[in-house]
Amino acid sequence: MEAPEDPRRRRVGLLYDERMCRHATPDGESHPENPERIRAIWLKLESEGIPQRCVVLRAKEAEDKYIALVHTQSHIKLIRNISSKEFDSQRLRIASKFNSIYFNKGSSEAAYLAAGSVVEVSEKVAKGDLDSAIAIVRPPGHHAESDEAMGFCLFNNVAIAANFLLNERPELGIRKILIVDWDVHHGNGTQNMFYKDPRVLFFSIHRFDFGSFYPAGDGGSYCMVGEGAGAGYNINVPWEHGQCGDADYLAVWDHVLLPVAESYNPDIILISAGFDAAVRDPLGGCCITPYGYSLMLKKLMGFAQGKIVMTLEGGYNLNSIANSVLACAKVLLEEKPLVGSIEVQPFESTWRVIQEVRHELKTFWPALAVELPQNVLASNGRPCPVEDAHGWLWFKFADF
Ligand code: Q9C
Ligand code: ZN
Repeated sequence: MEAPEDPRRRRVGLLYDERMCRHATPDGESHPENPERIRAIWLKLESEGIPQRCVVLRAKEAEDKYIALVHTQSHIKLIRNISSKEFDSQRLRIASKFNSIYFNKGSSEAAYLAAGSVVEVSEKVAKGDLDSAIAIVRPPGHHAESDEAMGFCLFNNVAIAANFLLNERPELGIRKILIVDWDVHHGNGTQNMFYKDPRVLFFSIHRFDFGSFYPAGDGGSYCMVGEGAGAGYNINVPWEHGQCGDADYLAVWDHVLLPVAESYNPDIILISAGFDAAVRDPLGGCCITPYGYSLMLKKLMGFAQGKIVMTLEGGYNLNSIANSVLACAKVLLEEKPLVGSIEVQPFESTWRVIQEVRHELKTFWPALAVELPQNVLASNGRPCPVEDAHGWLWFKFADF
């Protein structure tokens, strides 16, 4: 006879589907956003026995009517048709009209599966069939705009799922959604889709480098707080430079994200979980460790009754993303306590950014209005890295 299921055991959904590996560069050119990314994550989880402890799900294609909640008909038509035979001779030219996009014969199916997967697991978590879930999908989504593919993203997977819960499944009682975008790049597409919508609190923490880091411009600035009824429901935490790590992210968690999440009281949390702020990522230049990600996630589990859906966005070092997702899966499974430690203090610039963000948002979120205690401020910060004209990193000591 089978042992009875432990009622405290967490039901964690884990979605992976090999068909999402068929989206690849057309002539086998190397590219950071390649099929090995999700394969490496899956292999790592398998080698650690994670799938056996989860509810494993295969991907399903999203329906056009759900994609249409956030994308235009012309964009949907393009992504639907781009892999068909008639487009064989035009694919390269069409891709070149977009910013950082490639297409091949597998792109349409992968894009529909990625979006459909996030919809599927989000619905199951919202219903309570699952406690939480991880969707290991590609192509990623958070740069995709309503009418445009961009930054390796075709459909905005997380935005589609959020809109699906709010508009297509009102009976599930999901009225407020917190989207936490910890990909190292600003989630421009998601921000724009919910900019006037108070039902979605969009929080993005990203390298900004004063507007020079991808996707570049002013969109990722802390001044972008939302508009109309959505004013106060868009929060950007823009790093001034690279090298940010566990201490910096956790300081933002403690002094911005968690107080806001507490007041907002979301019904579910969707994480745009890029792992390109991980240590050794070739694009991000930041240094979050697997332990750092696990703490960031753990601290979010205190909200929305632990209803959390993690969706892969970026992340380009195969070992880093595999180890980071593994650490997060262990947190969701709640099987044993986390072990690790954070060795350094946040940068001086981190405290500056935290204060700027708190100042900008304090009229909307009273919890941010109180002055930070003097002992956590500049005295506590470590010098910031500055790059000279030759790309050398120096450390800037303030006011000597
Ligand atoms: N100078 C994601 O992480 N870089 N996308 C282009 C052009 C594009 C990243 C650099 C980075 C896109 C999902
Ligand atoms: Zn990214």
